[in-house]
Amino acid sequence: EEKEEETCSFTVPNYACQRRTQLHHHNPSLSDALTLLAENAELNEDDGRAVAFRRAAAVLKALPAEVTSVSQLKGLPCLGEHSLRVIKDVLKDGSCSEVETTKHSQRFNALKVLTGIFGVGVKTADRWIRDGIFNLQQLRESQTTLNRAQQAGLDHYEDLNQPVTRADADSITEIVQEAVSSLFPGAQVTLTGGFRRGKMTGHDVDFLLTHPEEGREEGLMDKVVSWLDSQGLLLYQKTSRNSYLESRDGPGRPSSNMDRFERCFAIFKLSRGQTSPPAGHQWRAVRVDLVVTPISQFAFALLGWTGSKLFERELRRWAGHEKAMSLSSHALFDKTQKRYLRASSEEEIFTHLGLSFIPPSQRNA
Ligand code: TTP
Ligand code: MN
Ligand code: MN
Ligand code: MN
Repeated sequence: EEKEEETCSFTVPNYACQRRTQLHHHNPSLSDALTLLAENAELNEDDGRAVAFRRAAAVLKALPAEVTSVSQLKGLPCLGEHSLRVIKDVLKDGSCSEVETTKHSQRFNALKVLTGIFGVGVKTADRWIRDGIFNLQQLRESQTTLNRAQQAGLDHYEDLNQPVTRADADSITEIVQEAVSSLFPGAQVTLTGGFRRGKMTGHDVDFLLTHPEEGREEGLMDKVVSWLDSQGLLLYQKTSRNSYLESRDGPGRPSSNMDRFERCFAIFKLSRGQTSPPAGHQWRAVRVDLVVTPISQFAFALLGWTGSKLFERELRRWAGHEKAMSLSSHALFDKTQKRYLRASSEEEIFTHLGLSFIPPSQRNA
Protein backbone atom coordinates (compact mmCIF):
# COMPACT_ATOMS: atom_id res chain seq x y z
CA GLU A 1 0.00 0.00 0.00
CA GLU A 2 1.21 3.49 -0.80
CA LYS A 3 1.93 5.64 2.14
CA GLU A 4 0.92 9.23 1.81
CA GLU A 5 4.19 10.96 0.99
CA GLU A 6 5.12 14.32 2.23
CA THR A 7 4.76 16.20 -1.01
CA CYS A 8 6.58 19.37 -1.62
CA SER A 9 5.25 20.33 -5.03
CA PHE A 10 7.21 22.43 -7.43
CA THR A 11 6.12 25.34 -9.54
CA VAL A 12 7.79 26.23 -12.80
CA PRO A 13 6.81 28.81 -15.40
CA ASN A 14 5.60 27.61 -18.78
CA TYR A 15 8.33 28.73 -21.14
CA ALA A 16 11.98 27.70 -20.78
CA CYS A 17 12.98 31.32 -21.48
CA GLN A 18 11.22 32.35 -18.24
CA ARG A 19 13.37 29.97 -16.20
CA ARG A 20 16.93 29.78 -14.98
CA THR A 21 18.43 26.48 -16.06
CA GLN A 22 21.92 25.68 -14.86
CA LEU A 23 24.20 23.16 -16.51
CA HIS A 24 24.10 21.00 -13.38
CA HIS A 25 20.74 20.18 -11.90
CA HIS A 26 18.99 17.76 -9.57
CA ASN A 27 17.35 15.31 -11.96
CA PRO A 28 19.86 14.02 -14.51
CA SER A 29 18.53 10.46 -14.70
CA LEU A 30 15.02 11.71 -15.52
CA SER A 31 16.17 14.34 -18.01
CA ASP A 32 18.57 11.87 -19.66
CA ALA A 33 15.76 9.35 -20.20
CA LEU A 34 13.50 12.00 -21.77
CA THR A 35 16.38 13.42 -23.81
CA LEU A 36 17.12 10.04 -25.30
CA LEU A 37 13.50 9.72 -26.42
CA ALA A 38 13.68 13.25 -27.86
CA GLU A 39 16.81 12.33 -29.75
CA ASN A 40 15.15 9.20 -31.10
CA ALA A 41 12.13 11.24 -32.25
CA GLU A 42 14.47 13.72 -33.97
CA LEU A 43 16.28 10.89 -35.72
CA ASN A 44 12.90 9.69 -36.96
CA GLU A 45 11.82 13.18 -38.00
CA ASP A 46 8.96 13.29 -35.51
CA ASP A 47 9.51 16.91 -34.52
CA GLY A 48 6.30 17.30 -32.54
CA ARG A 49 7.18 14.42 -30.29
CA ALA A 50 10.82 15.51 -30.07
CA VAL A 51 9.90 18.98 -28.84
CA ALA A 52 7.42 17.54 -26.33
CA PHE A 53 10.18 15.36 -24.79
CA ARG A 54 12.70 18.24 -24.90
CA ARG A 55 10.26 20.53 -23.08
CA ALA A 56 9.54 17.87 -20.47
CA ALA A 57 13.28 17.30 -19.93
CA ALA A 58 13.79 21.06 -19.58
CA VAL A 59 11.13 21.31 -16.85
CA LEU A 60 12.95 18.63 -14.84
CA LYS A 61 16.26 20.46 -15.30
CA ALA A 62 14.71 23.59 -13.81
CA LEU A 63 13.45 21.99 -10.58
CA PRO A 64 15.09 23.16 -7.33
CA ALA A 65 15.42 19.63 -5.89
CA GLU A 66 15.42 15.96 -6.78
CA VAL A 67 12.05 14.48 -7.67
CA THR A 68 11.20 11.48 -5.50
CA SER A 69 7.55 10.98 -6.37
CA VAL A 70 5.41 11.84 -9.40
CA SER A 71 2.92 13.47 -7.05
CA GLN A 72 5.39 16.35 -6.72
CA LEU A 73 4.94 17.08 -10.42
CA LYS A 74 1.23 17.81 -10.25
CA GLY A 75 0.40 21.01 -12.09
CA LEU A 76 3.76 21.39 -13.79
CA PRO A 77 3.71 22.50 -17.45
CA CYS A 78 4.94 20.48 -20.43
CA LEU A 79 4.64 17.07 -18.77
CA GLY A 80 2.39 15.00 -21.01
CA GLU A 81 1.06 11.52 -20.35
CA HIS A 82 3.94 9.88 -22.19
CA SER A 83 6.65 11.83 -20.36
CA LEU A 84 4.99 11.20 -17.00
CA ARG A 85 4.94 7.46 -17.73
CA VAL A 86 8.67 7.55 -18.44
CA ILE A 87 9.33 9.53 -15.26
CA LYS A 88 7.21 7.12 -13.19
CA ASP A 89 9.17 4.12 -14.53
CA VAL A 90 12.56 5.68 -13.86
CA LEU A 91 11.53 6.71 -10.34
CA LYS A 92 10.26 3.21 -9.60
CA ASP A 93 12.85 0.98 -11.34
CA GLY A 94 15.74 3.28 -12.10
CA SER A 95 15.08 2.80 -15.81
CA CYS A 96 12.27 2.80 -18.36
CA SER A 97 11.76 -0.10 -20.76
CA GLU A 98 10.98 2.18 -23.72
CA VAL A 99 14.24 4.02 -23.17
CA GLU A 100 16.23 0.80 -22.80
CA THR A 101 14.66 -0.76 -25.89
CA THR A 102 15.37 2.37 -27.92
CA LYS A 103 18.93 2.63 -26.63
CA HIS A 104 19.65 -0.90 -27.84
CA SER A 105 17.71 -0.85 -31.08
CA GLN A 106 19.65 -1.35 -34.29
CA ARG A 107 17.93 1.53 -36.04
CA PHE A 108 18.59 4.07 -33.28
CA ASN A 109 22.26 3.12 -33.09
CA ALA A 110 22.71 3.14 -36.85
CA LEU A 111 21.03 6.55 -37.13
CA LYS A 112 23.24 7.88 -34.34
CA VAL A 113 26.47 6.65 -35.88
CA LEU A 114 25.59 7.78 -39.41
CA THR A 115 24.26 11.23 -38.44
CA GLY A 116 27.36 11.53 -36.25
CA ILE A 117 29.26 11.98 -39.50
CA PHE A 118 29.63 15.70 -40.23
CA GLY A 119 27.53 16.49 -43.32
CA VAL A 120 25.09 13.61 -42.86
CA GLY A 121 21.50 14.41 -41.87
CA VAL A 122 18.65 12.11 -40.95
CA LYS A 123 17.31 11.78 -44.50
CA THR A 124 20.65 10.57 -45.85
CA ALA A 125 21.20 8.26 -42.88
CA ASP A 126 17.73 6.77 -43.31
CA ARG A 127 18.36 6.14 -47.02
CA TRP A 128 21.65 4.41 -46.24
CA ILE A 129 20.00 2.22 -43.61
CA ARG A 130 17.40 1.17 -46.18
CA ASP A 131 20.35 0.22 -48.43
CA GLY A 132 21.72 -1.98 -45.63
CA ILE A 133 24.39 0.43 -44.34
CA PHE A 134 24.38 0.52 -40.53
CA ASN A 135 27.92 1.53 -39.60
CA LEU A 136 31.09 3.23 -40.80
CA GLN A 137 32.71 0.06 -42.05
CA GLN A 138 29.71 -0.79 -44.22
CA LEU A 139 29.66 2.79 -45.49
CA ARG A 140 33.36 2.71 -46.34
CA GLU A 141 32.99 -0.64 -48.13
CA SER A 142 29.89 0.44 -50.08
CA GLN A 143 30.09 2.32 -53.34
CA THR A 144 28.13 5.22 -51.82
CA THR A 145 29.06 8.60 -53.30
CA LEU A 146 29.85 11.14 -50.58
CA ASN A 147 29.85 14.90 -50.99
CA ARG A 148 32.88 16.93 -49.88
CA ALA A 149 31.49 17.60 -46.39
CA GLN A 150 30.56 13.96 -45.81
CA GLN A 151 33.96 12.77 -47.03
CA ALA A 152 35.69 15.14 -44.59
CA GLY A 153 33.28 13.97 -41.89
CA LEU A 154 34.10 10.35 -42.51
CA ASP A 155 37.87 11.01 -42.75
CA HIS A 156 37.87 12.79 -39.38
CA TYR A 157 35.09 10.81 -37.70
CA GLU A 158 37.05 9.79 -34.58
CA ASP A 159 38.37 13.27 -33.86
CA LEU A 160 35.06 15.01 -34.51
CA ASN A 161 33.25 12.66 -32.13
CA GLN A 162 35.71 13.38 -29.33
CA PRO A 163 34.39 16.18 -27.11
CA VAL A 164 36.04 19.55 -27.69
CA THR A 165 37.42 20.82 -24.38
CA ARG A 166 37.31 24.29 -22.93
CA ALA A 167 41.11 24.43 -23.42
CA ASP A 168 40.66 23.62 -27.14
CA ALA A 169 38.01 26.34 -27.38
CA ASP A 170 40.36 28.87 -25.74
CA SER A 171 43.17 27.86 -28.05
CA ILE A 172 40.99 28.29 -31.14
CA THR A 173 39.70 31.61 -29.79
CA GLU A 174 43.30 32.83 -29.65
CA ILE A 175 43.94 31.75 -33.25
CA VAL A 176 40.78 33.38 -34.60
CA GLN A 177 41.37 36.49 -32.48
CA GLU A 178 44.91 36.82 -33.84
CA ALA A 179 43.75 36.37 -37.43
CA VAL A 180 40.94 38.89 -37.09
CA SER A 181 42.89 41.62 -35.30
CA SER A 182 45.86 41.46 -37.68
CA LEU A 183 43.69 41.42 -40.81
CA PHE A 184 40.85 43.66 -39.68
CA PRO A 185 41.89 46.01 -36.87
CA GLY A 186 38.88 46.88 -34.73
CA ALA A 187 36.87 43.80 -35.66
CA GLN A 188 35.58 41.72 -32.75
CA VAL A 189 35.49 38.01 -32.02
CA THR A 190 32.92 36.58 -29.60
CA LEU A 191 32.74 32.98 -28.43
CA THR A 192 29.10 31.78 -28.49
CA GLY A 193 27.29 28.41 -28.39
CA GLY A 194 27.66 25.98 -25.52
CA PHE A 195 30.98 27.37 -24.31
CA ARG A 196 29.37 30.78 -23.71
CA ARG A 197 26.79 28.96 -21.57
CA GLY A 198 29.64 27.60 -19.45
CA LYS A 199 29.80 24.08 -20.84
CA MET A 200 33.15 22.38 -20.24
CA THR A 201 32.94 20.38 -23.51
CA GLY A 202 31.15 20.73 -26.82
CA HIS A 203 30.81 19.21 -30.28
CA ASP A 204 32.22 22.34 -31.92
CA VAL A 205 33.34 25.92 -31.21
CA ASP A 206 31.05 28.77 -32.31
CA PHE A 207 32.15 32.35 -33.03
CA LEU A 208 30.47 35.59 -34.01
CA LEU A 209 32.57 38.15 -35.88
CA THR A 210 31.56 41.77 -36.20
CA HIS A 211 32.92 45.32 -36.56
CA PRO A 212 31.73 48.26 -34.43
CA GLU A 213 31.19 50.35 -37.57
CA GLU A 214 28.22 49.12 -39.62
CA GLY A 215 29.32 47.81 -43.00
CA ARG A 216 32.97 47.49 -42.05
CA GLU A 217 32.43 43.75 -41.41
CA GLU A 218 32.15 43.24 -45.17
CA GLY A 219 34.97 41.13 -46.56
CA LEU A 220 35.94 39.92 -43.09
CA MET A 221 35.02 36.28 -43.64
CA ASP A 222 36.94 35.87 -46.89
CA LYS A 223 40.07 37.39 -45.42
CA VAL A 224 39.95 35.35 -42.23
CA VAL A 225 39.25 32.09 -44.04
CA SER A 226 42.04 32.70 -46.59
CA TRP A 227 44.49 33.45 -43.80
CA LEU A 228 43.52 30.35 -41.80
CA ASP A 229 43.85 28.29 -44.96
CA SER A 230 47.27 29.76 -45.80
CA GLN A 231 48.43 28.77 -42.30
CA GLY A 232 47.41 25.17 -42.92
CA LEU A 233 44.78 25.42 -40.17
CA LEU A 234 41.81 24.24 -42.25
CA LEU A 235 41.01 20.64 -43.14
CA TYR A 236 37.63 21.65 -44.59
CA GLN A 237 35.59 24.82 -44.97
CA LYS A 238 32.36 25.79 -46.63
CA THR A 239 31.49 29.46 -46.65
CA SER A 240 28.00 30.70 -47.52
CA ARG A 241 27.39 34.37 -48.11
CA ASN A 242 24.83 36.50 -46.34
CA SER A 243 21.39 35.99 -47.87
CA TYR A 244 19.44 38.09 -45.40
CA LEU A 245 18.59 41.07 -47.61
CA GLU A 246 17.50 39.08 -50.62
CA SER A 247 15.46 36.59 -48.59
CA ARG A 248 11.77 36.72 -49.39
CA ASP A 249 10.60 35.76 -45.94
CA GLY A 250 12.27 38.83 -44.42
CA PRO A 251 13.43 39.41 -40.89
CA GLY A 252 9.94 39.50 -39.41
CA ARG A 253 8.97 36.17 -40.89
CA PRO A 254 11.90 33.83 -40.67
CA SER A 255 11.04 30.63 -42.54
CA SER A 256 12.99 28.50 -40.07
CA ASN A 257 15.45 28.82 -37.24
CA MET A 258 18.28 28.80 -39.77
CA ASP A 259 19.59 32.31 -40.13
CA ARG A 260 21.02 34.00 -43.17
CA PHE A 261 24.33 35.38 -41.97
CA GLU A 262 27.54 34.92 -43.89
CA ARG A 263 28.96 31.84 -42.26
CA CYS A 264 31.67 29.27 -42.45
CA PHE A 265 31.34 25.66 -41.36
CA ALA A 266 34.93 24.57 -40.88
CA ILE A 267 37.10 21.75 -39.64
CA PHE A 268 40.24 23.10 -37.99
CA LYS A 269 43.54 21.23 -37.78
CA LEU A 270 44.97 21.77 -34.30
CA SER A 271 48.57 20.79 -33.65
CA ARG A 272 50.26 19.72 -30.46
CA GLY A 273 50.63 22.89 -28.42
CA GLN A 274 47.24 24.09 -29.64
CA THR A 275 45.52 20.95 -28.34
CA SER A 276 46.30 17.49 -26.96
CA PRO A 277 46.02 15.18 -29.96
CA PRO A 278 45.16 11.51 -29.40
CA ALA A 279 48.12 9.29 -28.47
CA GLY A 280 50.41 8.75 -31.42
CA HIS A 281 48.93 11.66 -33.41
CA GLN A 282 50.47 15.04 -34.25
CA TRP A 283 47.18 16.91 -34.57
CA ARG A 284 43.43 16.63 -34.18
CA ALA A 285 40.42 17.86 -36.14
CA VAL A 286 37.90 20.21 -34.48
CA ARG A 287 34.60 21.59 -35.85
CA VAL A 288 34.36 25.38 -35.85
CA ASP A 289 31.47 27.65 -36.88
CA LEU A 290 32.26 31.23 -37.87
CA VAL A 291 29.43 33.70 -38.39
CA VAL A 292 29.75 37.33 -39.49
CA THR A 293 27.11 39.84 -38.41
CA PRO A 294 26.68 43.56 -38.97
CA ILE A 295 26.84 45.37 -35.64
CA SER A 296 23.16 46.44 -35.94
CA GLN A 297 22.15 42.77 -35.70
CA PHE A 298 24.86 41.67 -33.28
CA ALA A 299 22.72 41.45 -30.13
CA PHE A 300 20.14 39.30 -31.95
CA ALA A 301 22.85 37.09 -33.40
CA LEU A 302 24.50 36.71 -29.99
CA LEU A 303 21.21 35.75 -28.36
CA GLY A 304 20.42 33.38 -31.24
CA TRP A 305 23.79 31.67 -31.32
CA THR A 306 24.24 31.22 -27.57
CA GLY A 307 21.49 28.60 -27.32
CA SER A 308 20.55 26.18 -25.97
CA LYS A 309 18.48 25.13 -28.95
CA LEU A 310 15.42 24.63 -26.77
CA PHE A 311 15.95 27.98 -25.06
CA GLU A 312 16.02 29.63 -28.52
CA ARG A 313 12.91 27.81 -29.63
CA GLU A 314 11.10 28.85 -26.48
CA LEU A 315 12.14 32.48 -26.92
CA ARG A 316 10.61 32.48 -30.41
CA ARG A 317 7.48 30.73 -29.16
CA TRP A 318 7.15 33.26 -26.33
CA ALA A 319 7.64 36.16 -28.73
CA GLY A 320 5.03 34.83 -31.18
CA HIS A 321 2.37 33.51 -28.81
CA GLU A 322 2.61 35.89 -25.86
CA LYS A 323 3.82 39.14 -27.44
CA ALA A 324 2.72 39.05 -31.12
CA MET A 325 6.35 39.57 -32.02
CA SER A 326 8.66 37.71 -34.31
CA LEU A 327 12.21 37.01 -33.14
CA SER A 328 15.08 35.79 -35.27
CA SER A 329 18.87 35.92 -35.04
CA HIS A 330 18.65 39.09 -37.14
CA ALA A 331 15.86 41.17 -35.65
CA LEU A 332 12.73 41.52 -33.51
CA PHE A 333 9.52 42.58 -35.25
CA ASP A 334 6.51 43.85 -33.34
CA LYS A 335 3.43 42.80 -35.33
CA THR A 336 1.11 45.09 -33.38
CA GLN A 337 3.17 48.23 -33.93
CA LYS A 338 4.29 46.91 -37.33
CA ARG A 339 7.88 47.91 -36.71
CA TYR A 340 11.28 46.51 -35.85
CA LEU A 341 12.53 46.96 -32.28
CA ARG A 342 16.19 47.84 -32.10
CA ALA A 343 18.57 46.47 -29.53
CA SER A 344 22.27 46.76 -28.91
CA SER A 345 22.42 44.23 -26.06
CA GLU A 346 20.79 40.95 -25.08
CA GLU A 347 19.35 42.72 -22.03
CA GLU A 348 17.39 45.09 -24.29
CA ILE A 349 15.93 42.17 -26.24
CA PHE A 350 14.70 40.50 -23.04
CA THR A 351 13.18 43.84 -22.02
CA HIS A 352 11.40 44.22 -25.38
CA LEU A 353 10.05 40.70 -24.89
CA GLY A 354 8.82 41.44 -21.36
CA LEU A 355 11.12 38.80 -19.89
CA SER A 356 13.58 38.94 -17.01
CA PHE A 357 17.14 38.76 -18.24
CA ILE A 358 18.53 35.23 -18.13
CA PRO A 359 22.35 35.14 -18.31
CA PRO A 360 23.99 32.65 -20.70
CA SER A 361 25.00 30.24 -17.91
CA GLN A 362 21.32 29.86 -17.04
CA ARG A 363 20.11 29.17 -20.59
CA ASN A 364 20.98 25.48 -20.41
CA ALA A 365 17.39 24.31 -20.96
P1 TTP B 1 25.41 24.28 -31.77
O1 TTP B 1 26.85 24.56 -31.96
O2 TTP B 1 24.83 23.21 -32.64
O3 TTP B 1 25.06 23.86 -30.27
P2 TTP B 1 25.74 24.18 -28.88
O4 TTP B 1 26.92 25.06 -29.05
O5 TTP B 1 24.66 24.65 -27.98
O6 TTP B 1 26.16 22.76 -28.36
P3 TTP B 1 27.47 21.91 -28.71
O7 TTP B 1 28.28 21.92 -27.48
O8 TTP B 1 26.96 20.55 -29.05
O9 TTP B 1 28.15 22.56 -29.87
O10 TTP B 1 24.56 25.59 -32.01
C1 TTP B 1 24.77 26.78 -31.26
C2 TTP B 1 23.61 27.71 -31.38
O11 TTP B 1 23.56 28.26 -32.67
C3 TTP B 1 22.27 27.01 -31.16
O12 TTP B 1 21.55 27.70 -30.17
C4 TTP B 1 21.53 27.16 -32.42
C5 TTP B 1 22.24 28.30 -33.13
N1 TTP B 1 22.22 28.17 -34.59
C6 TTP B 1 21.59 29.15 -35.33
O13 TTP B 1 21.08 30.13 -34.80
N2 TTP B 1 21.55 29.03 -36.68
C7 TTP B 1 22.09 27.98 -37.33
O14 TTP B 1 22.02 27.93 -38.55
C8 TTP B 1 22.76 26.96 -36.53
C9 TTP B 1 23.38 25.78 -37.19
C10 TTP B 1 22.80 27.11 -35.17
MN1 MN C 1 28.41 24.60 -30.48
MN1 MN D 1 25.29 20.50 -30.99
MN1 MN E 1 27.79 25.15 -33.98
